[in-house]
Amino acid sequence: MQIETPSKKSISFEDFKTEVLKDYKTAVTSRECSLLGRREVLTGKAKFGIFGDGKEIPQLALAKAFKNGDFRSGYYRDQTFMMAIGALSIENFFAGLYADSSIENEPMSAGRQMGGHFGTHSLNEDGSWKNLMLQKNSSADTSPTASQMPRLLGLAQASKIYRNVDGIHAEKFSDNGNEIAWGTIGNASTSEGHFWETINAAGVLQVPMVISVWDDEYGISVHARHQTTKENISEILKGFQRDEENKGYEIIVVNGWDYAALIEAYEKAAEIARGSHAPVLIHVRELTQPQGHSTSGSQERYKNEDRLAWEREFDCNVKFREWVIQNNFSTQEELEIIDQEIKKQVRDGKKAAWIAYTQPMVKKQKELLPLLENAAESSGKKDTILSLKNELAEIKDPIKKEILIAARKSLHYLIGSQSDAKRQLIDWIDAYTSESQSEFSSNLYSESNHNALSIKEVKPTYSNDARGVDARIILRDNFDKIFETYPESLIFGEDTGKIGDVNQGLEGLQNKYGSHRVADTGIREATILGQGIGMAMRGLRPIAEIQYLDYILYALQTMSDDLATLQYRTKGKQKSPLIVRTRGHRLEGIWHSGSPMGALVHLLHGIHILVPRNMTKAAGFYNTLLKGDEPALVIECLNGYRLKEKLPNNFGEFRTPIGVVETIKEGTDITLVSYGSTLRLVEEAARDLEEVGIHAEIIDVQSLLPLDINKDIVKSIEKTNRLLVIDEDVPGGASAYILQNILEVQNAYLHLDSKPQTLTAKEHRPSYGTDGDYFSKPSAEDIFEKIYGIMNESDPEKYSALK
Ligand SMILES: Cc1ncc(C[n+]2csc(CCOP(=O)(O)OP(=O)(O)O)c2C)c(N)n1
Ligand SMILES: [Mg+2]
Repeated sequence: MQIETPSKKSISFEDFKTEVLKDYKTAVTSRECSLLGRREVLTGKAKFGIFGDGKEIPQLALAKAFKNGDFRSGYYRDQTFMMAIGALSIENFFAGLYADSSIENEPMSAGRQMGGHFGTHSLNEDGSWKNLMLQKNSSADTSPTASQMPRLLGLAQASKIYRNVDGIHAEKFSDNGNEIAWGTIGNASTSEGHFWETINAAGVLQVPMVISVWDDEYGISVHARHQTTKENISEILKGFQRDEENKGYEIIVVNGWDYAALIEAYEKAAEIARGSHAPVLIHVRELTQPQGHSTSGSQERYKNEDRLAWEREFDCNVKFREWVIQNNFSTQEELEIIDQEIKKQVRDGKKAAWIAYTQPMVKKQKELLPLLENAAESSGKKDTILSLKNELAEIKDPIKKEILIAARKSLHYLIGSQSDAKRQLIDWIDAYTSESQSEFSSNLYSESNHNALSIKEVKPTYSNDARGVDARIILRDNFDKIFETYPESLIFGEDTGKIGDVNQGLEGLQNKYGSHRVADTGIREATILGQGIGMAMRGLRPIAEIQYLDYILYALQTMSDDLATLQYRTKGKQKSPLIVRTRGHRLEGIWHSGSPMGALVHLLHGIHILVPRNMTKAAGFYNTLLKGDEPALVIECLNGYRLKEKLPNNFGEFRTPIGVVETIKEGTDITLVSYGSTLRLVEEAARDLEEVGIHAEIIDVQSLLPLDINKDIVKSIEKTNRLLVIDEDVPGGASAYILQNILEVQNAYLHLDSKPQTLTAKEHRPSYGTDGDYFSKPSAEDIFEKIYGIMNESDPEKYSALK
């Protein structure tokens, strides 16, 4: 018998039945994992649990419409979806709960993220791309509510680029842009600005993005009446609905317990998004939380009995079960047998995951016990070590921390003793610590052969008659070469397209490369970042432009939580080699002169932060970054575009090395360390100092993250024995960060004859106007006087007091 499925496909009843029962099994498996998962937390085997119970059925429908090459960007409720696409086994689920640090057991994040944070592997062992068209892809989740939204926009936009730009090697990433980026978000999280910014941007860009709102009326304890105008997200989004005249969204509303209606809704959404690249919003209503929000707290505190009774009745799994029976796909008795089988499978899977997680540590425990016993013999506190040993022996399933505490504490009682047993114990501790540390600390940056630090310097070359030009020309001609060389590269931002950026570093390039590759965007920094992150995760080489450094704060959450953590939180299984281009430091007034480099350095470990002193250096950084596979932030000097620089003749080829400092003036009396726009003033001060017999050495750090990987600064201090770090950040900002590195990492204190110092801007934001700048930021006179003061203090006879 042929029947029509909810998605209007005509298939045999038996085939449809098989599909329905498969879905039933996934729903029951997922639920059983949630129930047992909660118990694992309550009994102390796991620390925290957040589960997908009550959201199972819509995720089955989503999985049906999801094709190879598609991407998900979602949140912690999506375990059923992950199971349905075959990316999350029962064992994986529990390994995540236990924080198993093995990537094989816990492929989502190797235990780095709490359970419920999902992702698939985009990269091979060597960091190269897998063929993403042969798998169903999920970008790695992050915990901040709505932080998945900016990235979702970029994942969707990648399809648009692949469909509309010729010449890109797309085989691993796209089939003519037919891939959908599927978002999921909780109803309460739609209150966040990121949600609204993304919704608007995707409507403008018309990208294949389907966003599902899982609506259970609550955000932890807070009801929709405190979250959403009219308590109804699809109702208030109605103005986005597309019609005959205007492009916009398709908005679909469906109940989360209605299996047949859900399948129909998702098929329709997929057809629209894949075909016409119109975005779709699916508001999935009437969902529940059978076990409440998470393992912390109980929902009885904020839901009344009526609500709880309704949730029991409308539990999507309960309703699906009724539907299966009513439509004769199975009987009560058959389903009970299936339920029992699945309960057993989940219990067995849970046990297997626990054994896989604990066994390596039990092995280490066994290894350590005799080492402790032997070492105890040579200690005056033998009994104390033996009791540490016995305490460890009694722990049934010890974790690394417990094992290392026993071992390391024992060393306290072996101080002064010399024995082979002690040596063996130390070696064992060192080996286990270093192996374990790497499990928790690796992959903050790329560890592939294309990591940015391995890209070697190539110097700019000049013809004999090279002229001096406005520096922005160098950027422009270099970008031209970049777009010609890399068909997958593109740039976008506010005023980036038609006028070629506010300083004309891209002049004429939109005409040459088209409006998909050199594009204007709305004023929306967080989603400009998100566009970049998502597109770079799908094999493109985006350059996201943030008009001024002062406005990067709007994008900072996305940079810090998403881009900077991506490699780390996936243990190197996903990457987003996005280049963020901006301009900053000195110009005029509070919001066009900021240089909050300390703040950025602190929040952006995981992203390279580059501070070129001129546009040739900046262009060289872009060339380096495009050879590599890592994200970076490049800050051009806002007051440098009209200064003259010599025109190189090897555009696209010269490369500024990352993490390498440059000595730009040699000297013997004091080492001056600086970067960016301040350097010109440092150079001016150094010229004046020469006239009074002080020979300063100037070092441009060029790159704040990483900083001076070759430890060159200390070599200069060995010669000068004095140090001043100068920048235009607040006191204690990036200058303090640089100082810490020089003193602590490079041990420069061994060579200092004077107090190492910093000279920075004032604590307040820079005031407007030339005098505002003079009294807010370090001037050449400030720098001169500071250095002279240091020299005067060290040799008052030679350098008599200035005042
Ligand atoms: C930026 C941010 N603020 C607060 C939280 C804490 N938090 C985690 S989940 C949550 C509620 C989210 O509710 P909803 O979006 O409706 O999703 P649900 O859990 O109901 O599926 C909150 C406030 C967070 N993770 N991130
Ligand atoms: Mg909710």
